Amino acid sequence: MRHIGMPTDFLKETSQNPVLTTIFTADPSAHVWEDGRIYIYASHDMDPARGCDLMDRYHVFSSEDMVNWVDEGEILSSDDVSWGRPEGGFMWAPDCAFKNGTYYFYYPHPSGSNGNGSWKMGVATSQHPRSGFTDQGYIVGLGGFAMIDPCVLVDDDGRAYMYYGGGSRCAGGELNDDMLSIKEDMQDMVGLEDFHEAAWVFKRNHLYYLTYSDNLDNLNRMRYATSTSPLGPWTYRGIFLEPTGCSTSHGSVAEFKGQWYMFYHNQAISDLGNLRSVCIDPLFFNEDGTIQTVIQTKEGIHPVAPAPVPNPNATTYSVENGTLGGGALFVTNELSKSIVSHLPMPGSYCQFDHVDGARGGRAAIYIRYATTERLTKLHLTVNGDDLSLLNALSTGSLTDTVGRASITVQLQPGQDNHIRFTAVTGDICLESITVSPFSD
Ligand code: FUB
Repeated sequence: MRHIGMPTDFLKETSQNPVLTTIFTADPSAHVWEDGRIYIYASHDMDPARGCDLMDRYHVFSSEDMVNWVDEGEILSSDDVSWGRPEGGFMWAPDCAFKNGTYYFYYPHPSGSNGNGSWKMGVATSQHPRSGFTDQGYIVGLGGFAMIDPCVLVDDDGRAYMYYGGGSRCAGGELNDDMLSIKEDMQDMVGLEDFHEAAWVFKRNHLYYLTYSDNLDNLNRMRYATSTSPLGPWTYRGIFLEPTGCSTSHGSVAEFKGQWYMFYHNQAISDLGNLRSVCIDPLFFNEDGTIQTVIQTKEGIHPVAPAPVPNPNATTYSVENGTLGGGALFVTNELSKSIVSHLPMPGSYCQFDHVDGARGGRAAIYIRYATTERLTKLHLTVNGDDLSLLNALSTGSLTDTVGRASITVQLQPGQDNHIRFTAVTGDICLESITVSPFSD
């Protein structure tokens, strides 16, 4: 049996927006796969950002109830891509498709140092939707200047189509059965109004929908068009997502357990357009198949299935098991009388040694904290490896350790793993972590 359940005190009553908060994520592509879970394949905005160029890895997230999302960990980084630009980075909006028992992860990545002029569509494959992806190179014949944001639709008859584009051009074409090559040249998608980027195609009631972001200056909206054929021509239908407050807009539409949803991003946590966060809200259709404007909420989604059960193989480590340094202090939490580690300044840290990695591989780390800052930054290292900064959001006090963050990392087999949290900005108290090894 697969164990992924999060600790009970991490379960949420509504998903809230943004729904993914611990690391910055953008460009969500959502799919429901054969295991009955819904998955989000997202871009990862690395923090601190360097425009959008530092983005050099992808995480995937999954849920069984639409509210509680598990970070399944990193599935690909620019280090894994032999043909990519030597400087790495620029791993932008991805998508994933499933066909003939294999998961195909498509991602745009430049092949040369001149970035925008050398985009190619990479493909990595796995037998699992959440791990084990290995790069298969790129699709010959695709890419070029500004051609980004691949999206793949596998139609009911098994035929697969790729769409992509940027800089006002959207193109589509059929993939061969191998899913690694195109049948004929890509053709321009005709009938779209004000196309910018972020193509996404889905099918409902025999009608194809192509959604995309427009060119509204610095505050893109999302528009859509429909067709009775997968490659158009398309009939423009209108705007269905107003600006989110972020200079880019990018989203996907998917159905889960009988309800349709809009997956998109905003910059509500960071206030910065290059440090974005994934959100989800319900999406409704009119009788005639047109899409109602999505209402962007803070509350998000109510559970559509029972909450995940905790992983019996998880271990909780209180900070008393940790080693402090750089000015960090143990203090007694006035509320719970437990000991917490106070990381008062940049550079102070709490390190957990002898963390059990079970058989080794992926493990989720669930972090309990308190902070009064709107956004506190923690630098995570695992066995000496630098990972992206983590976000800790205000709990309103330094004693009420109701703050929750989680990330999935790779651990070594056995009990000699070292996990260190270093304060970067803000003033934070850590209470404990739960380490939950994945059983697959
Ligand atoms: O995330 C990088 C780029 O920003 C995406 O590829 C675009 O769609 C925009 O969201």
